[in-house]
Amino acid sequence: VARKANIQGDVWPGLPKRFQTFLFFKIRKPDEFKTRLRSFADEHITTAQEACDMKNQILEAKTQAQKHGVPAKILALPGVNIAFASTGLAALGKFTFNEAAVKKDRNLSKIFKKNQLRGGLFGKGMYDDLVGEGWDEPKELRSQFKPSAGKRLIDGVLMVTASRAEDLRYKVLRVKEHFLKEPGSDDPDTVRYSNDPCLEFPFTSHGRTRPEKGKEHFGFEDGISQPLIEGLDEVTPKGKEPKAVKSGLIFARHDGDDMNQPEWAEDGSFLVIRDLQQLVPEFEKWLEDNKHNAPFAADSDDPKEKLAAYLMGRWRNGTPVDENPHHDKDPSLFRSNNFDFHPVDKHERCPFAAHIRKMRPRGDLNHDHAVIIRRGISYGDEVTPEEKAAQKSDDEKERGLMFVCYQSDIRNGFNFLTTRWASNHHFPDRKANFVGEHGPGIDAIVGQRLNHHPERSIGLPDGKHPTEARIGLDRWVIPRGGEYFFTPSIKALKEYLTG
Ligand code: N7H
Repeated sequence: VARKANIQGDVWPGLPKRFQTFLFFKIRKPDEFKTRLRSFADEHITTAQEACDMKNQILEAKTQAQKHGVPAKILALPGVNIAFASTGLAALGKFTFNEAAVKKDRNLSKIFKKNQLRGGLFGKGMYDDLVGEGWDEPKELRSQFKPSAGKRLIDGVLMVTASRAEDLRYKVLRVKEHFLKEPGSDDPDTVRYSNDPCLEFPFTSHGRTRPEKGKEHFGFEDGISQPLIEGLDEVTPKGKEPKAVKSGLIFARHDGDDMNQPEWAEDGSFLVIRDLQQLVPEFEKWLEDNKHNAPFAADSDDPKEKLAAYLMGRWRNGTPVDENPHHDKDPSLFRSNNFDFHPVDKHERCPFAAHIRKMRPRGDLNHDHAVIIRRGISYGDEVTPEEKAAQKSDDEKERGLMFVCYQSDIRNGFNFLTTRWASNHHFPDRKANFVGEHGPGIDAIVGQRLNHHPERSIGLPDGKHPTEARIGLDRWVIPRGGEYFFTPSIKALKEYLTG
Protein backbone atom coordinates (compact mmCIF):
# COMPACT_ATOMS: atom_id res chain seq x y z
CA VAL A 1 0.00 0.00 0.00
CA ALA A 2 1.30 3.48 -0.80
CA ARG A 3 2.41 5.12 2.45
CA LYS A 4 0.21 8.18 2.17
CA ALA A 5 -2.88 6.06 1.55
CA ASN A 6 -2.04 3.91 4.57
CA ILE A 7 -1.21 6.55 7.21
CA GLN A 8 -4.01 8.28 9.14
CA GLY A 9 -4.00 11.98 8.28
CA ASP A 10 -3.75 13.46 11.77
CA VAL A 11 -0.35 11.85 12.29
CA TRP A 12 0.95 13.44 9.12
CA PRO A 13 0.40 15.98 7.52
CA GLY A 14 -2.21 16.85 10.20
CA LEU A 15 -5.94 17.38 9.75
CA PRO A 16 -6.99 20.97 9.14
CA LYS A 17 -8.91 21.90 12.30
CA ARG A 18 -10.72 24.90 13.69
CA PHE A 19 -12.97 22.56 15.68
CA GLN A 20 -12.26 19.09 17.01
CA THR A 21 -14.34 16.57 18.93
CA PHE A 22 -12.68 13.74 20.83
CA LEU A 23 -15.17 10.88 21.14
CA PHE A 24 -13.67 8.60 23.78
CA PHE A 25 -15.17 5.15 23.44
CA LYS A 26 -15.55 1.84 25.23
CA ILE A 27 -16.01 -1.37 23.23
CA ARG A 28 -19.05 -3.44 24.35
CA LYS A 29 -19.35 -6.05 21.61
CA PRO A 30 -15.99 -6.68 19.96
CA ASP A 31 -17.13 -8.86 17.05
CA GLU A 32 -19.82 -6.47 15.89
CA PHE A 33 -17.48 -3.53 16.44
CA LYS A 34 -14.89 -5.19 14.17
CA THR A 35 -17.41 -5.65 11.38
CA ARG A 36 -18.49 -2.02 11.59
CA LEU A 37 -14.90 -0.78 11.87
CA ARG A 38 -13.94 -2.47 8.59
CA SER A 39 -16.44 -0.44 6.58
CA PHE A 40 -15.75 2.64 8.72
CA ALA A 41 -12.11 2.62 7.61
CA ASP A 42 -13.17 2.97 3.96
CA GLU A 43 -16.10 5.32 4.45
CA HIS A 44 -14.84 7.73 7.09
CA ILE A 45 -11.13 7.63 8.00
CA THR A 46 -9.13 10.50 6.52
CA THR A 47 -5.81 9.30 5.13
CA ALA A 48 -2.57 11.26 4.84
CA GLN A 49 -3.19 11.49 1.10
CA GLU A 50 -6.64 13.01 1.60
CA ALA A 51 -5.33 15.43 4.22
CA CYS A 52 -2.53 16.49 1.81
CA ASP A 53 -5.10 17.10 -0.92
CA MET A 54 -7.18 19.22 1.47
CA LYS A 55 -4.13 21.24 2.49
CA ASN A 56 -3.19 21.83 -1.14
CA GLN A 57 -6.70 23.02 -1.94
CA ILE A 58 -6.54 25.46 0.97
CA LEU A 59 -3.18 26.79 -0.23
CA GLU A 60 -4.53 27.16 -3.75
CA ALA A 61 -7.63 29.00 -2.48
CA LYS A 62 -5.40 31.36 -0.48
CA THR A 63 -3.16 32.05 -3.49
CA GLN A 64 -6.13 32.72 -5.77
CA ALA A 65 -7.78 35.01 -3.22
CA GLN A 66 -4.55 36.97 -2.79
CA LYS A 67 -4.19 37.28 -6.55
CA HIS A 68 -7.68 38.71 -6.89
CA GLY A 69 -7.53 40.78 -3.71
CA VAL A 70 -10.54 39.07 -2.15
CA PRO A 71 -10.84 37.32 1.24
CA ALA A 72 -10.06 33.62 0.98
CA LYS A 73 -13.01 31.28 1.48
CA ILE A 74 -11.35 28.31 3.07
CA LEU A 75 -13.44 25.33 3.90
CA ALA A 76 -11.56 22.17 4.64
CA LEU A 77 -13.64 19.01 4.65
CA PRO A 78 -14.17 17.33 8.00
CA GLY A 79 -11.56 14.75 8.99
CA VAL A 80 -11.86 11.55 11.02
CA ASN A 81 -9.18 9.41 12.70
CA ILE A 82 -9.26 6.56 15.21
CA ALA A 83 -6.82 5.29 17.83
CA PHE A 84 -6.83 2.56 20.50
CA ALA A 85 -5.64 2.40 24.09
CA SER A 86 -4.06 -0.92 25.14
CA THR A 87 -7.38 -1.84 26.81
CA GLY A 88 -9.09 -1.35 23.43
CA LEU A 89 -6.61 -3.62 21.64
CA ALA A 90 -7.14 -6.14 24.46
CA ALA A 91 -10.92 -5.98 23.90
CA LEU A 92 -10.26 -6.84 20.24
CA GLY A 93 -8.15 -9.80 21.35
CA LYS A 94 -4.95 -8.16 20.07
CA PHE A 95 -3.17 -7.28 23.29
CA THR A 96 -2.30 -9.25 26.38
CA PHE A 97 -1.28 -7.47 29.55
CA ASN A 98 1.96 -8.82 30.79
CA GLU A 99 3.19 -7.59 34.15
CA ALA A 100 6.78 -8.61 33.61
CA ALA A 101 6.92 -6.78 30.31
CA VAL A 102 5.24 -3.73 31.75
CA LYS A 103 7.72 -3.52 34.60
CA LYS A 104 10.76 -3.75 32.41
CA ASP A 105 9.24 -1.95 29.42
CA ARG A 106 10.01 -2.38 25.72
CA ASN A 107 11.94 -4.67 23.48
CA LEU A 108 11.28 -7.86 25.38
CA SER A 109 10.53 -9.85 22.27
CA LYS A 110 10.64 -13.14 24.14
CA ILE A 111 8.06 -12.06 26.71
CA PHE A 112 5.75 -10.28 24.31
CA LYS A 113 3.47 -12.49 22.34
CA LYS A 114 3.90 -12.70 18.60
CA ASN A 115 2.09 -9.75 17.06
CA GLN A 116 1.91 -7.93 20.39
CA LEU A 117 2.54 -4.19 20.18
CA ARG A 118 5.76 -3.32 22.09
CA GLY A 119 5.93 -0.43 24.52
CA GLY A 120 5.37 -0.89 28.24
CA LEU A 121 4.01 2.61 28.83
CA PHE A 122 1.34 2.08 26.17
CA GLY A 123 0.39 -1.10 28.02
CA LYS A 124 0.19 0.68 31.37
CA GLY A 125 -1.70 3.74 30.17
CA MET A 126 -1.10 7.32 31.24
CA TYR A 127 -2.62 7.01 34.72
CA ASP A 128 -0.40 4.16 35.87
CA ASP A 129 2.60 5.77 34.27
CA LEU A 130 2.34 9.35 35.50
CA VAL A 131 0.40 8.94 38.73
CA GLY A 132 2.36 5.77 39.44
CA GLU A 133 5.65 7.64 39.14
CA GLY A 134 4.42 10.57 41.22
CA TRP A 135 4.17 13.18 38.46
CA ASP A 136 0.39 13.61 38.20
CA GLU A 137 -1.79 14.40 41.19
CA PRO A 138 -4.85 12.06 41.22
CA LYS A 139 -7.10 14.68 42.80
CA GLU A 140 -6.44 17.03 39.88
CA LEU A 141 -7.41 14.49 37.21
CA ARG A 142 -10.77 14.47 35.45
CA SER A 143 -12.82 11.42 36.38
CA GLN A 144 -12.81 9.90 32.89
CA PHE A 145 -9.03 9.61 33.00
CA LYS A 146 -9.02 7.83 36.37
CA PRO A 147 -9.55 4.09 36.57
CA SER A 148 -12.74 3.13 38.34
CA ALA A 149 -12.55 0.01 40.53
CA GLY A 150 -9.16 -0.67 38.94
CA LYS A 151 -10.55 -0.55 35.39
CA ARG A 152 -9.58 2.05 32.80
CA LEU A 153 -12.61 3.73 31.24
CA ILE A 154 -11.35 4.50 27.74
CA ASP A 155 -10.67 1.89 25.04
CA GLY A 156 -10.05 4.34 22.24
CA VAL A 157 -10.80 7.67 20.67
CA LEU A 158 -12.49 8.80 17.49
CA MET A 159 -11.32 12.27 16.54
CA VAL A 160 -13.43 14.43 14.25
CA THR A 161 -12.15 17.76 12.89
CA ALA A 162 -13.72 20.51 10.78
CA SER A 163 -13.46 24.15 9.71
CA ARG A 164 -17.06 24.97 10.60
CA ALA A 165 -19.03 24.07 13.72
CA GLU A 166 -22.01 22.84 11.67
CA ASP A 167 -19.83 20.53 9.56
CA LEU A 168 -18.36 19.13 12.76
CA ARG A 169 -21.79 18.46 14.26
CA TYR A 170 -22.95 16.73 11.09
CA LYS A 171 -19.84 14.55 10.88
CA VAL A 172 -19.90 13.63 14.58
CA LEU A 173 -23.48 12.41 14.15
CA ARG A 174 -22.56 10.29 11.13
CA VAL A 175 -19.59 8.78 12.98
CA LYS A 176 -21.68 7.93 16.03
CA GLU A 177 -24.44 6.49 13.88
CA HIS A 178 -22.02 4.21 12.13
CA PHE A 179 -21.43 2.37 15.39
CA LEU A 180 -24.72 2.92 17.22
CA LYS A 181 -27.44 2.43 14.61
CA GLU A 182 -29.60 -0.65 14.34
CA PRO A 183 -28.48 -3.03 11.60
CA GLY A 184 -30.07 -2.04 8.28
CA SER A 185 -31.13 1.44 9.47
CA ASP A 186 -28.98 3.24 6.92
CA ASP A 187 -30.88 6.40 6.01
CA PRO A 188 -29.50 9.31 8.14
CA ASP A 189 -32.96 10.94 8.14
CA THR A 190 -34.72 8.00 9.77
CA VAL A 191 -31.86 6.33 11.58
CA ARG A 192 -32.78 4.16 14.56
CA TYR A 193 -30.31 3.67 17.38
CA SER A 194 -29.67 0.22 18.76
CA ASN A 195 -30.59 -0.58 22.38
CA ASP A 196 -27.60 -2.83 22.56
CA PRO A 197 -24.82 -1.03 20.62
CA CYS A 198 -21.33 -2.41 20.03
CA LEU A 199 -19.77 0.76 21.39
CA GLU A 200 -20.49 3.42 23.96
CA PHE A 201 -19.14 6.94 24.28
CA PRO A 202 -18.67 7.56 28.00
CA PHE A 203 -16.99 10.91 27.49
CA THR A 204 -16.50 13.57 24.82
CA SER A 205 -14.09 16.54 24.77
CA HIS A 206 -14.27 19.55 22.50
CA GLY A 207 -11.44 21.68 21.17
CA ARG A 208 -11.61 24.82 19.11
CA THR A 209 -9.08 27.34 17.95
CA ARG A 210 -9.28 30.72 19.66
CA PRO A 211 -10.85 33.81 18.10
CA GLU A 212 -7.32 35.23 18.04
CA LYS A 213 -6.26 32.94 15.24
CA GLY A 214 -3.10 30.85 15.70
CA LYS A 215 -2.72 31.81 19.35
CA GLU A 216 -3.12 29.50 22.32
CA HIS A 217 -4.61 30.76 25.60
CA PHE A 218 -1.42 32.34 27.00
CA GLY A 219 -1.40 34.42 23.83
CA PHE A 220 1.58 32.78 22.12
CA GLU A 221 1.55 31.97 18.44
CA ASP A 222 1.46 28.16 18.29
CA GLY A 223 1.88 25.55 15.59
CA ILE A 224 5.10 26.98 14.19
CA SER A 225 7.79 24.37 14.58
CA GLN A 226 7.28 20.72 13.66
CA PRO A 227 9.96 18.18 12.81
CA LEU A 228 10.38 17.65 9.07
CA ILE A 229 10.00 13.97 8.26
CA GLU A 230 12.37 12.28 5.81
CA GLY A 231 10.52 10.79 2.86
CA LEU A 232 7.28 12.70 3.58
CA ASP A 233 8.01 16.42 3.94
CA GLU A 234 9.49 17.75 0.75
CA VAL A 235 10.74 21.04 2.22
CA THR A 236 14.50 21.56 2.45
CA PRO A 237 15.52 23.18 5.74
CA LYS A 238 17.27 26.53 5.35
CA GLY A 239 20.21 27.94 7.31
CA LYS A 240 20.10 26.88 10.94
CA GLU A 241 16.71 25.15 10.72
CA PRO A 242 16.66 21.64 12.18
CA LYS A 243 17.40 18.92 9.61
CA ALA A 244 14.69 16.44 8.65
CA VAL A 245 14.46 13.47 11.04
CA LYS A 246 14.13 9.78 10.21
CA SER A 247 10.49 8.83 9.79
CA GLY A 248 11.07 6.01 12.32
CA LEU A 249 10.98 8.60 15.12
CA ILE A 250 7.28 9.00 14.38
CA PHE A 251 6.15 5.83 12.54
CA ALA A 252 6.40 2.22 13.63
CA ARG A 253 8.75 0.03 11.60
CA HIS A 254 10.17 2.91 9.58
CA ASP A 255 13.89 3.56 9.32
CA GLY A 256 15.02 4.78 12.74
CA ASP A 257 12.40 2.91 14.81
CA ASP A 258 14.17 0.28 16.91
CA MET A 259 11.10 -0.97 18.78
CA ASN A 260 10.88 -4.18 16.77
CA GLN A 261 7.13 -3.84 16.34
CA PRO A 262 5.05 -6.55 14.65
CA GLU A 263 4.37 -6.24 10.93
CA TRP A 264 0.78 -5.06 11.31
CA ALA A 265 1.96 -1.94 13.20
CA GLU A 266 3.82 -0.54 10.18
CA ASP A 267 2.83 3.07 9.34
CA GLY A 268 1.09 3.39 12.73
CA SER A 269 2.11 5.81 15.47
CA PHE A 270 1.65 6.15 19.23
CA LEU A 271 -0.68 8.98 20.18
CA VAL A 272 -0.67 10.87 23.48
CA ILE A 273 -3.71 12.96 24.45
CA ARG A 274 -3.37 15.09 27.57
CA ASP A 275 -5.74 17.67 28.97
CA LEU A 276 -3.61 20.59 30.19
CA GLN A 277 -5.60 23.29 31.94
CA GLN A 278 -4.10 26.80 31.68
CA LEU A 279 -4.39 29.43 34.42
CA VAL A 280 -4.30 32.48 32.17
CA PRO A 281 -5.11 35.41 34.52
CA GLU A 282 -2.61 33.96 37.02
CA PHE A 283 0.07 33.76 34.32
CA GLU A 284 -0.52 37.42 33.40
CA LYS A 285 -0.42 38.46 37.05
CA TRP A 286 2.88 36.69 37.63
CA LEU A 287 4.42 38.38 34.58
CA GLU A 288 3.17 41.75 35.82
CA ASP A 289 4.46 41.13 39.36
CA ASN A 290 7.87 39.91 38.22
CA LYS A 291 8.67 41.99 35.18
CA HIS A 292 11.11 44.16 37.11
CA ASN A 293 12.85 41.22 38.79
CA ALA A 294 14.54 39.79 35.72
CA PRO A 295 17.72 41.39 34.38
CA PHE A 296 17.43 42.42 30.71
CA ALA A 297 13.65 42.19 30.96
CA ALA A 298 13.67 45.09 33.41
CA ASP A 299 15.69 47.25 30.96
CA SER A 300 13.67 46.26 27.94
CA ASP A 301 11.08 48.51 26.26
CA ASP A 302 8.42 46.08 27.38
CA PRO A 303 9.61 44.18 30.47
CA LYS A 304 6.50 42.03 30.78
CA GLU A 305 6.65 40.82 27.20
CA LYS A 306 10.36 40.18 27.45
CA LEU A 307 9.86 38.04 30.54
CA ALA A 308 7.10 36.07 28.77
CA ALA A 309 9.43 35.60 25.80
CA TYR A 310 12.18 34.33 28.10
CA LEU A 311 9.91 31.61 29.50
CA MET A 312 8.78 30.46 26.06
CA GLY A 313 11.88 31.09 23.92
CA ARG A 314 9.64 32.95 21.48
CA TRP A 315 7.91 36.31 21.80
CA ARG A 316 4.15 36.02 21.79
CA ASN A 317 4.03 36.72 18.05
CA GLY A 318 6.38 33.79 17.42
CA THR A 319 9.68 35.70 17.00
CA PRO A 320 12.47 33.42 18.32
CA VAL A 321 14.30 35.04 21.24
CA ASP A 322 17.47 33.40 19.92
CA GLU A 323 17.13 35.42 16.72
CA ASN A 324 16.03 38.65 18.35
CA PRO A 325 16.27 38.96 22.13
CA HIS A 326 15.55 42.72 21.96
CA HIS A 327 12.18 43.10 20.30
CA ASP A 328 9.49 41.37 18.25
CA LYS A 329 8.96 43.95 15.53
CA ASP A 330 10.59 42.26 12.53
CA PRO A 331 7.83 40.48 10.53
CA SER A 332 10.35 38.26 8.73
CA LEU A 333 11.05 36.54 12.09
CA PHE A 334 7.46 35.96 13.27
CA ARG A 335 7.37 32.27 12.33
CA SER A 336 11.07 31.71 11.89
CA ASN A 337 12.73 28.41 12.69
CA ASN A 338 16.16 29.52 11.62
CA PHE A 339 18.09 29.24 14.89
CA ASP A 340 20.13 26.68 16.81
CA PHE A 341 21.06 28.39 20.12
CA HIS A 342 24.77 28.72 19.29
CA PRO A 343 27.05 29.38 21.11
CA VAL A 344 25.52 26.68 23.26
CA ASP A 345 27.76 27.11 26.30
CA LYS A 346 25.98 30.40 27.01
CA HIS A 347 22.41 31.47 27.13
CA GLU A 348 22.77 35.16 26.60
CA ARG A 349 19.94 35.25 24.10
CA CYS A 350 17.55 32.38 24.84
CA PRO A 351 17.47 30.90 28.38
CA PHE A 352 18.60 27.27 28.47
CA ALA A 353 15.31 26.30 30.12
CA ALA A 354 12.92 28.22 27.84
CA HIS A 355 10.03 25.93 26.78
CA ILE A 356 11.06 25.55 23.15
CA ARG A 357 14.73 25.03 24.05
CA LYS A 358 13.85 22.27 26.53
CA MET A 359 11.47 20.63 24.07
CA ARG A 360 13.74 20.81 21.01
CA PRO A 361 17.27 21.55 22.14
CA ARG A 362 18.61 21.92 18.57
CA GLY A 363 22.33 22.87 18.92
CA ASP A 364 22.41 21.85 22.59
CA LEU A 365 22.45 18.22 21.45
CA ASN A 366 24.28 16.86 18.47
CA HIS A 367 21.41 14.61 17.41
CA ASP A 368 17.63 14.54 17.52
CA HIS A 369 16.62 11.48 19.48
CA ALA A 370 13.41 12.58 21.17
CA VAL A 371 11.10 14.10 18.62
CA ILE A 372 7.32 14.39 18.54
CA ILE A 373 4.76 15.79 16.12
CA ARG A 374 2.25 18.06 17.91
CA ARG A 375 -1.40 18.27 16.91
CA GLY A 376 -3.05 19.89 19.94
CA ILE A 377 -5.99 22.26 20.02
CA SER A 378 -7.19 24.81 22.59
CA TYR A 379 -10.38 24.27 24.56
CA GLY A 380 -12.57 26.32 26.87
CA ASP A 381 -13.74 29.88 27.28
CA GLU A 382 -11.96 33.14 26.67
CA VAL A 383 -10.87 35.01 29.82
CA THR A 384 -13.75 37.21 31.01
CA PRO A 385 -13.34 40.88 32.02
CA GLU A 386 -14.16 39.79 35.61
CA GLU A 387 -11.37 37.23 35.65
CA LYS A 388 -8.99 39.77 34.17
CA ALA A 389 -9.88 42.30 36.85
CA ALA A 390 -9.57 39.72 39.64
CA GLN A 391 -6.33 38.32 38.11
CA LYS A 392 -7.66 34.90 38.95
CA SER A 393 -9.37 32.09 37.01
CA ASP A 394 -13.02 31.56 37.83
CA ASP A 395 -13.67 28.03 39.12
CA GLU A 396 -16.49 27.67 36.61
CA LYS A 397 -14.38 28.79 33.65
CA GLU A 398 -11.84 26.37 32.38
CA ARG A 399 -9.52 26.68 29.47
CA GLY A 400 -6.44 24.91 28.27
CA LEU A 401 -4.82 22.81 25.63
CA MET A 402 -5.89 19.35 24.53
CA PHE A 403 -2.27 18.43 23.97
CA VAL A 404 -1.94 15.80 21.23
CA CYS A 405 1.30 14.32 19.97
CA TYR A 406 2.59 11.41 17.89
CA GLN A 407 5.79 9.36 18.18
CA SER A 408 7.05 5.84 17.49
CA ASP A 409 7.89 5.28 21.18
CA ILE A 410 6.10 7.00 24.09
CA ARG A 411 9.01 6.44 26.45
CA ASN A 412 11.40 8.14 24.07
CA GLY A 413 8.90 10.81 22.97
CA PHE A 414 6.26 12.44 25.19
CA ASN A 415 7.40 10.75 28.39
CA PHE A 416 11.06 11.58 27.85
CA LEU A 417 10.35 15.21 26.98
CA THR A 418 8.16 15.66 30.04
CA THR A 419 10.08 13.79 32.71
CA ARG A 420 13.72 13.93 31.59
CA TRP A 421 13.81 17.35 30.01
CA ALA A 422 10.93 19.68 30.96
CA SER A 423 10.86 18.59 34.61
CA ASN A 424 14.61 18.21 35.09
CA HIS A 425 16.42 21.30 36.43
CA HIS A 426 19.72 20.06 35.01
CA PHE A 427 18.69 19.70 31.36
CA PRO A 428 20.15 20.83 28.98
CA ASP A 429 23.14 19.37 30.79
CA ARG A 430 26.81 20.31 30.83
CA LYS A 431 25.76 23.93 31.36
CA ALA A 432 26.39 23.67 35.11
CA ASN A 433 29.35 26.06 35.17
CA PHE A 434 27.22 28.77 33.77
CA VAL A 435 24.04 28.51 35.71
CA GLY A 436 25.05 27.49 39.19
CA GLU A 437 24.08 24.51 41.27
CA HIS A 438 20.41 24.55 40.32
CA GLY A 439 21.10 24.02 36.65
CA PRO A 440 19.19 25.70 33.84
CA GLY A 441 15.88 25.24 35.69
CA ILE A 442 12.48 23.82 35.01
CA ASP A 443 10.30 24.33 31.92
CA ALA A 444 7.98 27.14 33.03
CA ILE A 445 5.14 25.86 30.85
CA VAL A 446 5.13 22.09 31.31
CA GLY A 447 7.77 21.24 33.92
CA GLN A 448 6.39 19.05 36.71
CA ARG A 449 7.81 18.41 40.18
CA LEU A 450 8.25 15.29 42.25
CA ASN A 451 8.07 15.85 46.01
CA HIS A 452 11.82 15.71 46.51
CA HIS A 453 12.60 18.12 43.64
CA PRO A 454 13.80 21.69 44.19
CA GLU A 455 11.21 24.46 44.02
CA ARG A 456 10.21 25.61 40.54
CA SER A 457 12.69 28.13 39.15
CA ILE A 458 14.43 29.12 35.95
CA GLY A 459 17.92 30.52 35.32
CA LEU A 460 18.01 33.67 33.21
CA PRO A 461 20.95 35.47 31.59
CA ASP A 462 22.11 38.49 33.54
CA GLY A 463 24.98 39.76 31.40
CA LYS A 464 27.60 38.82 33.98
CA HIS A 465 28.60 35.51 32.49
CA PRO A 466 29.26 32.98 34.04
CA THR A 467 26.84 33.96 36.77
CA GLU A 468 23.09 33.94 36.33
CA ALA A 469 19.87 35.38 37.58
CA ARG A 470 17.27 33.03 39.01
CA ILE A 471 13.61 33.58 39.30
CA GLY A 472 11.04 31.45 41.12
CA LEU A 473 8.09 30.23 39.07
CA ASP A 474 4.45 29.49 39.81
CA ARG A 475 2.42 26.73 38.18
CA TRP A 476 0.07 27.81 35.40
CA VAL A 477 -0.52 24.50 33.63
CA ILE A 478 -2.45 21.82 35.54
CA PRO A 479 -2.33 18.29 34.10
CA ARG A 480 -5.90 16.97 34.19
CA GLY A 481 -5.13 13.53 32.79
CA GLY A 482 -5.16 11.81 29.45
CA GLU A 483 -4.33 8.52 27.82
CA TYR A 484 -1.82 6.71 25.64
CA PHE A 485 -3.09 5.32 22.31
CA PHE A 486 -1.89 3.69 19.12
CA THR A 487 -3.06 5.06 15.77
CA PRO A 488 -2.96 2.09 13.38
CA SER A 489 -2.55 2.21 9.62
CA ILE A 490 -5.59 1.89 7.35
CA LYS A 491 -4.46 -1.59 6.35
CA ALA A 492 -4.26 -2.70 9.99
CA LEU A 493 -7.78 -1.36 10.58
CA LYS A 494 -9.16 -3.31 7.64
CA GLU A 495 -7.22 -6.52 8.14
CA TYR A 496 -5.34 -7.49 11.31
CA LEU A 497 -7.33 -5.56 13.92
CA THR A 498 -10.72 -6.50 12.52
CA GLY A 499 -9.77 -10.07 11.58
FE1 N7H B 1 4.72 23.31 23.75
N1 N7H B 1 2.19 27.42 24.17
O1 N7H B 1 1.30 27.44 23.34
O2 N7H B 1 2.41 28.28 25.02
N2 N7H B 1 4.75 25.07 22.79
N3 N7H B 1 3.17 23.90 24.89
N4 N7H B 1 4.59 21.44 24.60
N5 N7H B 1 6.16 22.62 22.51
C1 N7H B 1 5.57 25.42 21.75
O3 N7H B 1 7.03 26.27 17.83
C2 N7H B 1 2.59 25.15 24.93
C3 N7H B 1 3.74 21.05 25.58
C4 N7H B 1 6.68 21.33 22.47
O4 N7H B 1 10.63 22.75 17.66
C5 N7H B 1 5.35 26.76 21.37
O5 N7H B 1 4.95 25.81 17.45
C6 N7H B 1 1.55 25.18 25.96
C7 N7H B 1 4.01 19.69 25.99
C8 N7H B 1 7.60 21.19 21.37
O6 N7H B 1 11.14 24.67 18.55
C9 N7H B 1 4.36 27.24 22.17
C10 N7H B 1 1.51 23.93 26.50
C11 N7H B 1 5.07 19.27 25.20
C12 N7H B 1 7.64 22.42 20.75
C13 N7H B 1 3.97 26.17 23.08
C14 N7H B 1 2.52 23.14 25.83
C15 N7H B 1 5.40 20.38 24.32
C16 N7H B 1 6.74 23.29 21.48
C17 N7H B 1 6.09 27.55 20.29
C18 N7H B 1 0.66 23.37 27.59
C19 N7H B 1 5.78 17.95 25.16
C20 N7H B 1 8.45 22.80 19.50
C21 N7H B 1 5.37 27.51 18.98
C22 N7H B 1 -0.43 23.93 28.04
C23 N7H B 1 5.72 17.00 26.06
C24 N7H B 1 9.85 23.21 19.84
C25 N7H B 1 5.83 26.45 18.02
C26 N7H B 1 10.61 23.57 18.58
C27 N7H B 1 6.50 24.59 21.15
C28 N7H B 1 2.98 26.22 24.08
C29 N7H B 1 2.75 21.83 26.13
C30 N7H B 1 6.38 20.32 23.35
C31 N7H B 1 3.83 28.67 22.07
C32 N7H B 1 0.66 26.32 26.39
C33 N7H B 1 3.27 18.90 27.07
C34 N7H B 1 8.36 19.92 20.98
